[in-house]
Amino acid sequence: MASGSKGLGAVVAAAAMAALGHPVGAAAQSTPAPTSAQSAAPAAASTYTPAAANLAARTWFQDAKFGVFLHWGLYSELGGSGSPGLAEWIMQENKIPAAKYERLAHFFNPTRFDADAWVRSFKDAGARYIVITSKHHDGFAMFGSKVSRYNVVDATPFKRDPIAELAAACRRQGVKLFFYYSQLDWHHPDYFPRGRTGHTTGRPEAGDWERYLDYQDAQLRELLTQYGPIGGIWFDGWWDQEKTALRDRWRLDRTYALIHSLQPAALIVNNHHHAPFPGEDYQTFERDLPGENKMGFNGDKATIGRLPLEMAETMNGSWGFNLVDDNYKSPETLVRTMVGAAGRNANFLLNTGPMPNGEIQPENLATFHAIGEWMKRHGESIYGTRGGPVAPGDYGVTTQRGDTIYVHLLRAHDGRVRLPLAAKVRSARLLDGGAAVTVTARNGVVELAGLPPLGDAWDQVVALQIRR
Ligand code: H79
Repeated sequence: MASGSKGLGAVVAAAAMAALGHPVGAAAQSTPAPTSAQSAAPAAASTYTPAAANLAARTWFQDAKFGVFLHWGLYSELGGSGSPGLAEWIMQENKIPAAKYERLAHFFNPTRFDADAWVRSFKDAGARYIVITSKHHDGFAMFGSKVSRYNVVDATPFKRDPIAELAAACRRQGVKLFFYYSQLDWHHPDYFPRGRTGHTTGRPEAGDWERYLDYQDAQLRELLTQYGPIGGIWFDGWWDQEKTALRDRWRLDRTYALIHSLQPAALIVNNHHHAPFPGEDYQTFERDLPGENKMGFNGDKATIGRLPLEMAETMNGSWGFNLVDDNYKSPETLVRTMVGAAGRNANFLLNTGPMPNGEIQPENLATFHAIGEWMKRHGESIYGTRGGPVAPGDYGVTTQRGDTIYVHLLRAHDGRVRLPLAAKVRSARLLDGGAAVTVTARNGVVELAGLPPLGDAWDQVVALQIRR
């Protein structure tokens, strides 16, 4: 079993929780019956009223526009084991028993880790927030946790708490830090009954679901109390139980209330692939722009709720460090996707998988640098904007801040672009160089003329000053 001989994991966790006064056994009896499975939203507090600080944080979040996602864990050591694919899924993909996977903790020693250097690189790229895996599906806590020894401080020779170091560096450099937390757990014995995954890790066919949830809440409490004010919690893995009787038994209401009570300004997001559930503060889309569904699990436009939006994207085909996947998206592609996200009123969360030595992959650093150079010249058309008045189309997208509409031309044109836009336009100029653009506005159509060719530009931005 997962914690067979050494008891690194949940046996200790259960004992620790009992010591902490968690109602380990009693909780199971008070489990409510599963509620309606008809609606996507599980039983959760429908009365959630976000605090003023939370609403302010949502505005901050929408203004920030660009974040960096970090997938770092024991899986990073294996680098995808020689196959392209989701390196952070290697435990599941290669059917590695939990008791074997635990040994990776003994080899985790990222001596080159430098939190300040990371944050500097991401900040130079233009990112304003960071989301890091505090625990991925493999169940290993990348932070110092008291409720399980299966964590980076207690189970590795590294002994340091990288989350604490990152939180301090973020605070010093003015970047907000969010924690990814996987609800799905392939290691904890009490993650039972199992859902779609985690059947090949050698755990006993028994476990106490409510105790697992207590453990999860205890870890979340740690994340919200040990690292100062944080940006929020980015949940994943809910979908593992989507087709089981446990679907509605995540106690999201209680977990979300815990988070909001500990830090009212912390934003909750859950990558469950549905329209937001009550208690959530923004909505994220994995590797699709809002409204797209290339991945097959992101639904349709109907799933876009009214909360702030975000798209999470990979640099290659993996979230965790993959040694052999060189299928990197170019800075141009990534910037154009970020622009596409901004035009859809969404943030862009760009992932990199730090290497097991603690360094960021050099290829990804180069990409971040190139994005940063672009952001220095065009950030005005991204930061602080919202999706603009002209819907995304063949021409590109629009963003808006105050009296300025930014037309992002993403396709080659013949020097003339017509947009369905009923606005009084006072002036139009190219963001690059500031040259005036001929503009006429009549009958609900704005026509830009005399535009230079798109050429090699990743995005030709025209700033329209409007009269409101
Ligand atoms: O953390 C990164 C990935 O490891 C994680 N989410 C990002 C942010 C991730 N987990 N799964 N996936 C990405 C791929 C999606 C799989 C899904 Fe399914 C398709 C979930 C539900 C349908 C495959 C089939 C997994 C469960 C059933």
